Amino acid sequence: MTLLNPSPNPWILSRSLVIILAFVGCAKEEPLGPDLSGLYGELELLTAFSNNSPNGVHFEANEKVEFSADFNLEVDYTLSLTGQSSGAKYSISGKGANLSDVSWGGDCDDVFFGPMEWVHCVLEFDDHPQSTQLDSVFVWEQPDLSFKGVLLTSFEDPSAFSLTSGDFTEYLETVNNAPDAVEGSTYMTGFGSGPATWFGALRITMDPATLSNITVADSFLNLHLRSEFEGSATVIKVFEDSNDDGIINSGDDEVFTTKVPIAADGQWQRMNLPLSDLSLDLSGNNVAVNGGLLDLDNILRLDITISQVGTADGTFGFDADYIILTPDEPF
Ligand SMILES: [Ca+2]
Ligand SMILES: [Ca+2]
Ligand SMILES: [Ca+2]
Repeated sequence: MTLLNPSPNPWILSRSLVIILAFVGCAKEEPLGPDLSGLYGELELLTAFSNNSPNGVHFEANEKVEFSADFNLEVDYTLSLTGQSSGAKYSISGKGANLSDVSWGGDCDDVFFGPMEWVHCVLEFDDHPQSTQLDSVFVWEQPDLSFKGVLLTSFEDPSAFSLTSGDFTEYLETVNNAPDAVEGSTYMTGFGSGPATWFGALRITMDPATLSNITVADSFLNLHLRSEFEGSATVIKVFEDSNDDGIINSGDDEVFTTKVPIAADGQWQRMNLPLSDLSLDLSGNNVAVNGGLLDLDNILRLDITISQVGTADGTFGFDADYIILTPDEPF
């Protein structure tokens, strides 16, 4: 680009600079300057926005939704998917002259997409707000996303967990054949009353042999939770067999814990908890054995405790579903 000419008109020059600077200012993440053809051109769809699943997608059969469209320009686009019953959302952003790389296997940003639901697909373009395109796809089954990590329990299999009640527990059971389960058809519900901090617990036996991809520094414990009781919290407790005698003994073995408040909006929400948030619990007669470090190869048990943020006299609790450990990034 040549700005200078033999007899530059200062007004034109400064005006050109202002325009150029304005474009440079608008061009995010483009260190070499904007793609002027993309900015000036009219966007045209050479082939319509569509997908390969006109009869719906069967995630159970490992199908994916492949989206398609061809543009006359390289464009920045965002495809936003919204479940019409579940409210689940997922979005994919990219840049290109087509959607040949854009597919969806049932991933979700927060809660799961539901079975038998319509998903609205909105394709938007950063630089061409008038060109928004709409499509939809029907989802027959929920996807199995357990390949993303180590699934601890989805509550569908009663042998994968146990429930432990106490003096202040009012109710602690699984809800079966539940259309409002965030995943599958079963979830757990538990609540208790009184000025206590322990109203019962979900207990999951851990097998360290399954945790080879999991590290304390980079992994997450992901839970789906729902509460209507203001002030509710969960205390996560991880129990080691620090002295390798095969059993968990208070006073012999290390315990790691963290407490997390739960929003009481009655909506399923996903909590992604870094394992590094767990800290050595020295309450009661708990001890530090081997330096107070969480050793995943010594973990025997995980408790998801029903608790409250403070010590008020009230009712506290939550629903829980689909608890999964994921390496490297949140579920
Ligand atoms: Ca479930
Ligand atoms: Ca032990
Ligand atoms: Ca340890």
